[in-house]
Amino acid sequence: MKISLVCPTNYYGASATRGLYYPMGVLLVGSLVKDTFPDWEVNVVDGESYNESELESKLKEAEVLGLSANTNNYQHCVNLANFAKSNGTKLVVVGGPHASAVLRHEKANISMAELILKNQQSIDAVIVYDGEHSFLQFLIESRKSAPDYTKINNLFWRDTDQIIKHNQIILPTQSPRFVDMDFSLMDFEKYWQEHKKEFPAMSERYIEGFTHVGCAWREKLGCSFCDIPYPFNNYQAPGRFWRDVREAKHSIGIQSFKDYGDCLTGNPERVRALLDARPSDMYNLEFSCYGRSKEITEEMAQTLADLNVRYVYIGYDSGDNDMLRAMQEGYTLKANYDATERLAKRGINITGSIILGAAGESEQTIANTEKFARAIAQYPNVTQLYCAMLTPFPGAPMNRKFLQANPQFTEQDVWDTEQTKRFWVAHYCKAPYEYIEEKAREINNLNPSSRKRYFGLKRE
Ligand code: B12
Ligand code: SF4
Repeated sequence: MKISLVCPTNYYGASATRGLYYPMGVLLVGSLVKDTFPDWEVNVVDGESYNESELESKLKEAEVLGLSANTNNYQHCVNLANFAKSNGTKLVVVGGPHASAVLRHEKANISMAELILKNQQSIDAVIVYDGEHSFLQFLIESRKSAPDYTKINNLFWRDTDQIIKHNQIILPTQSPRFVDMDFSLMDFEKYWQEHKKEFPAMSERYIEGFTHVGCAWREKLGCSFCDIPYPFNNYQAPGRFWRDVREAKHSIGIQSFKDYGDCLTGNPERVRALLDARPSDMYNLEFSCYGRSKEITEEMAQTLADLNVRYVYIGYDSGDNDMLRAMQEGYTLKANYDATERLAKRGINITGSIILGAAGESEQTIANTEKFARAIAQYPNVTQLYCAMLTPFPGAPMNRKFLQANPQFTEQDVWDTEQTKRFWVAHYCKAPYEYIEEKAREINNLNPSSRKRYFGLKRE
């Protein structure tokens, strides 16, 4: 069996994270297949490194194609599915955050997975949320003369009468285990070299993983644009976490850990427990993590410093209090400055991000954010500063509002991000689209890093 797994790049604008991070989702999905059937050929392809026609040439002999869909890359997924189906691929399966989204419309909840199967004949099945076990079971069943797909959790498929069915859905509540990755399926060295150029204060020999899943703020309310799938904030048992790190250290010599869990800072007790449980042979392990500015108190900043955190990704999101409120951030501008100073005092670097285009955004609120961006970029520890335009993601809290104004999207699997951003701005912002886009670009250009990241912005 020959299986190709691809996470394509954004449909609009080339990816500026190209070559920095390997795609952990498809790597985990492929690793379980390879672990179970070592004779099967599994190709895990980082689509950020290739354009669509290069990807097509890589897929030529695949019997099964697995695609990792986010809202920004989904059109590439559809094109690749069509290409594969017309070139002999037997099965095309889609997973990932876009495929897992649930549209919360005032009348009913609608699964994006169902819309995908309704609208795309080239896609045979959709697997929502954590996908590795379901994908493996799907492959095993598909080889039988009379496959029975009814027992595979998280699977949406068409039965022999072309009726769309789905099985039990299990929400993701556990951290994916980074030691389950088959390190031979990816050229880590290549990523390590690129990573060192962008994040010099951290050892390049990094591994991606999770100390926890979910976000404490999301449990209470959550930022309006956030599309993370985890219903609870759940930290790994510290002992198990450190044992896994040790295993990765021994097998591929990692010296740093990129924590992909959203906002490590949400539960101070659990962060403290992680630090207290650190074994002496792990004292030098370096971290990067996500943090929420309000949660970075003096005590938290010190815990992060003690944990050897070298970079914290902070969603500053706005320099205007009304916009912070519109995005349901749960803090005011002061929290952004306080967190920056607390981390600066301890020599911890910040990757900051800003979003323009929340409900009510006006030329005045943008002027306030620009002022904030110029001030914050002066801090020596702010090593990256990105600015994006707000994108309505299908599973985010704001999509309820978006769907009220644009009900046609309850039928669509393609959420063209250029279109959805424009529709959102037209309905909910006071400043015009072009103005917001131009200002986002200007703020992005303040980024002290040479690697500008035009998230959700077309490149010039
Ligand atoms: C780390 C991260 C990144 C990293 C690494 C991305 C990567 N490709 O690995 C970087 C910084 C590069 C990044 C970039 C982007 N990201 Co990002 N990212 C995350 C984050 C924090 C964790 C993702 C992760 O690694 N999860 C762990 C792995 C194991 O899970 P997973 O990828 O979801 O895969 C599992 C399942 O989804 C499923 N699955 C996934 N693919 C497939 C394929 C098949 C065939 C099957 C069967 C199953 C399957 O099985 C996997 C294993 O269980 C999430 C937030 C979150 N907490 O989820 C946002 C998140 C996924 N990112 C998001 C976005 C929007 C982006 C960008 C589009 C931003 C931009 N405008 O450029 C780009 C897209 C780049 C790309 N091509 O993937 C959104 C997606 C929302 C949406 N509806 O699309 C999220 C949810 C954050 C948010 N805004 O709410 N991201
Ligand atoms: S954007 Fe970050 S802080 Fe906001 S709800 Fe999502 S994970 Fe939590």
